[in-house]
This record gives sequence, C-alpha cells and structure tokens, in this order.
Amino acid sequence: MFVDEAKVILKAGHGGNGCLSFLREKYRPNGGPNGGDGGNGGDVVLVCDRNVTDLTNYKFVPHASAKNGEPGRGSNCHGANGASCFLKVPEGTVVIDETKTVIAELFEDGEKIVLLKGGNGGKGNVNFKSSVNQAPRKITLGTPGETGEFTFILKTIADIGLVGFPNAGKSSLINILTNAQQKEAPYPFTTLNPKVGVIHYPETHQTLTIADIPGLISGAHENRGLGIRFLKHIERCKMLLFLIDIAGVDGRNPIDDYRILLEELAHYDRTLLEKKRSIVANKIDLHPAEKHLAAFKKATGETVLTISCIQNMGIEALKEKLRVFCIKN
Ligand SMILES: Nc1nc2c(ncn2[C@@H]2O[C@H](COP(=O)(O)OP(=O)(O)OP(=O)(O)O)[C@@H](O)[C@H]2O)c(=O)[nH]1
Ligand SMILES: [Mg+2]
Repeated sequence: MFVDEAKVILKAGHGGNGCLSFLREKYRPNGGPNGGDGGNGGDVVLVCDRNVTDLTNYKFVPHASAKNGEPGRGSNCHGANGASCFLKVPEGTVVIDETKTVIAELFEDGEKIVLLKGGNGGKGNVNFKSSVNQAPRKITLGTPGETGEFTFILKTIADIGLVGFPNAGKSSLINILTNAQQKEAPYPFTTLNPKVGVIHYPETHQTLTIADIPGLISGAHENRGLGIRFLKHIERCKMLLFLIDIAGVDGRNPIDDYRILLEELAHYDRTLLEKKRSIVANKIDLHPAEKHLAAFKKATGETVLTISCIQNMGIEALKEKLRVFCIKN
C-alpha cells in the first residue's frame, strides 16, 4: 500500500501550572513562598527522513500529541517540560492546513519544522514575592498548546518525471536506467505506485533521479484509469520524459497518444507543459515502428529519440541527453 495523502489531527502539550506553596519548617516561621514554575508543553515537530517512503503511518494513526508540561511543586521545584512529539515524514512532504494554505514543505533528510508550539509553563508564587507582599497567593496557569488539523501530501522529488500511456514501457526503461526494480508486464496499469530510481554516471560521479508513475489514459482527468492524481509526483521535476509506444502495440496511434498526454497534463496543471520535455519513442524494434515514427515527427514537429528497452538500443544516448540537460539546468 502506498499512501501519498493523509489527514492528521495534532496537539502540542499544555504548559504546567505554577505552584502555590509556602515553606513550612520548624523554627522558621513565615518561611516565604516556594512554589515553582510549571514546565513547558512539548512541541509537535516534523522531521524529514529519507528512510520513510510514504505516509502510510498517518493513514492508520492520524492522531498524535506531545506531552503536557508538569506543574511546578513546592521547594521551588520546576515542573518537567513535556516531551515533544517527533513525526517522521518522507522527503517532499507538503503540509497544508484547513484553509488549504501550504504552511510547510520538507525536502531534505534531517530537516525539522516545529509545526505546533507547546504551551508555556505557568509561574509559581515564588515569582510574585515583593517588598510589599511577602506571602503572595498568586500563580499563573500554564498556557494551552497549539492544536490543528493538517493534510500531509507527498510530492515525490525527482529530476525527471516519466509520462506515458500504460504499457509504453516506462517501468522497463526505469529498470534499465536505474537500480529500481519495477514490475514490467504486457498489461495496462502494472504500475500502481510512483517509484523513484537513481541513474548513476560513474565517469563523472553524477546522479540523477527519475520517477516512474502509473500510466495515463484519455479521460484520466475524469478519473478514468488511475486518474491524474499521481501527476503531483512529477510537479517538481526539472524535466518530463514522454515515453511513446511508437509501435502502437495496443492498437493506438502514437500521435494521438502524445496529444492526449499533453491534454491530460494541462487538465491537471498547465504549468507542467512549460517544463522542458524530451520525447522518447520506445519499441523501435517492432515492425510498424519506423513508419509510425516518420508520421509522428511530421505531425508533432518534435525531436524524437528512439529506443528499445527490450533490445537495449538507444539507451546510452538517452542517458547522456538526460545528464546534459539536467545537470546544466
Ligand atoms: N517489443 C518491445 N516490448 C517492450 C519494450 N519495452 C517494453 N516492452 C514491453 O511492453 C510491456 C509493458 O512494459 P512496462 O514497462 O510494464 O510498461 P509501463 O509503461 O510501465 O506500463 P504500466 O505500468 O502498466 O503503465 C512489457 O511486456 C514489456 O516487456 C520494447 O522496447 N520493445
Ligand atoms: Mg509500469
């Protein structure tokens, strides 16, 4: 199960109350006030952790709270501060509040954000002693911790986003280019969850990340197929790689495929079309591919790189093209 969106209800700890107390000892009459301060409430802190890959934890356990601060005690004892609650989230998590405003984004492993502040501890009566009031009976209460309902949304971070129809060979490509082990199969919607792979360039010691997402079909924006909700995982990519089944194995026309993909992207967010794109024609090993390719180039006017994942053709050239583009930009 892959969860990329979760609603959570969070509570920071309340501050402990200040203490009202007086020193009472034999032979020391009127020993004076000695009520200590309350401890502060714990914060709710988000911690970005690269070992967390999705938001499943929050789907099943949507409530989390930090501990309250302890009240102050006699003998000037300060109450203990409440423990903060640390919530691990994956890289690329966006936090939105009930008004749909983005209030935090976590990108890098180890990054921390205090989402809710714990309440302050109250003051014990020792703080209110003065020349005119030697025995104050005044304390302050701890303040309440912040609370809130939020939605965590995971938007994968990758340099390159793979866009294509089901069966175009997206998973086959990511498996050749990277160490990802995506399932490949000759039926649509084999891939159900996004997955990021890392392309290594040993000669230059560089790396690029590429995201495989479930295939799009015509009407995806009306929730056909798996819909367009997975497009949030390519929103942040530097470039989009359109993978076209140029052999038209499933009986579709590659020119229509490309047009539909652009339309579906536009339905989700027009700014996706402003991203640099690279058009890659896969399955060039199959018979009708050459004929379709000529027609495709003519109709779209795009520069097309041809590859075959099965025969490992054109892969090195593609890898180099991706490197030059992404590293330069
Ligand atoms: N002939 C040929 N077949 C290919 C090529 N690349 C992939 N295939 C086949 O096409 C089928 C679909 O490949 P996948 O990699 O699963 O396609 P996908 O785009 O990830 O599909 P979904 O996950 O369903 O969206 C598999 O049977 C692959 O073996 C290729 O270059 N040539
Ligand atoms: Mg796939």
